[in-house]
Amino acid sequence: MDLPKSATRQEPAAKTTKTSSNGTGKTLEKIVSEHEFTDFVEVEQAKAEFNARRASQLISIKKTDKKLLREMLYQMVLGRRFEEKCAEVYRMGKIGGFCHLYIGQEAIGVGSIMALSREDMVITAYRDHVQAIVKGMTPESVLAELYGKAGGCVGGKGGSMHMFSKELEFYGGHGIVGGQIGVGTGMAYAAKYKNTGQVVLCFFGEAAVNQGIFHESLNMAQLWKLPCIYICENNQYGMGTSQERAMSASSISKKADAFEMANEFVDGMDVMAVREATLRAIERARKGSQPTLLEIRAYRFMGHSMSDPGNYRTREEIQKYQERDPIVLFKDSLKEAKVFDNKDFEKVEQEAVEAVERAVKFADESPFPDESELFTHVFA
Ligand SMILES: Cc1ncc(C[n+]2csc(CCOP(=O)(O)OP(=O)(O)O)c2C)c(N)n1
Ligand SMILES: [Mg+2]
Repeated sequence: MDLPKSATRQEPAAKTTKTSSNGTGKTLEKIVSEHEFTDFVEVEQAKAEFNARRASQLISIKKTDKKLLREMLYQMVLGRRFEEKCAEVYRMGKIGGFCHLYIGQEAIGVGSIMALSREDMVITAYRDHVQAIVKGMTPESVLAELYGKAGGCVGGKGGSMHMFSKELEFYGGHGIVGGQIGVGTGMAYAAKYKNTGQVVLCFFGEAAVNQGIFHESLNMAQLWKLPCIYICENNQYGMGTSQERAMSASSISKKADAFEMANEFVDGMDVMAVREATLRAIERARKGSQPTLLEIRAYRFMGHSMSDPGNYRTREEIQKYQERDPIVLFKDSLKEAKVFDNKDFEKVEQEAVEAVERAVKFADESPFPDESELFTHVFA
């Protein structure tokens, strides 16, 4: 008897290239004009998509304020350098427990969170360091939290998966896959009930979509018209299992049709596309109290967590996506649009590296929590 593919032991992806799952034979121009981007396997195709993105990215760059563009680039570079440092200090034994990095997905956090107002709310899963920083948390308090130190955002008690700040309207950092979808929906309900005008960005991975909570929450949000923007960060893997092996349907955004909810599929390598889709969803939420599901497709360049040996995908597959590195793509477009040059990029880079160095110094010097803290914030 043939077992379903998902029930068999996973083989690493074949080394040979297979053809595009797109299979539509569309021209580059047509893809650009329709803003339709699918998964690519061939490096040449990846490059073609990269160029297509540049064309549409250029258009939105030209419409955007220069100061904002610089801050977006800075946040992406800061996120990348911060996470690289996390990997380094993790290997030195300075961080205990799990540590999930965001490298490759920066355009999603930056493009969406920077489209919000300060008082809007964010909730996410355990891959949360960069999103916390973009929402306003200092790299110092995030890194000290990773170290389990008293200077961390929750005094060193949460660690990597539990960044949290009520003041910054950043509500975690959750380890139960999909758990935050229900909580985020409740936050949007509270905002509507109290008439605060806030909207909620609720992030989760594509593997969370197979949980019942996703379907229950979307149904409720559409039925009760809640100002919640559901962002599925589709990095194509849930630990070592590809979306292909775990989900019967390939389109996640279309799942919202079952609830008659607005939805969009977005290229998560393009920070401007993420920003624009989020702005449209914010308008829907703020003005019409309507929820939206955004499926934002990216790829994680690192393993699931720092302890992932990564033998379920090939080097070639990773390289293919690195061809479309969201930071490189953004820099190239900024340069082509003559907004910034190499000197500006060096400055941004230097500022980010210095910010990370300050964070390391702070976390190194921060004390461990006092013994008296052992029984505070403990519920039984
Ligand atoms: C309810 C539940 N089931 C299983 C796990 C173990 N687990 C941790 S991360 C993960 C994969 C989640 O993948 P995805 O939602 O795509 O997020 P990503 O890690 O790709 O960001 C699983 C199965 C868990 N934490 N919670
Ligand atoms: Mg995933």
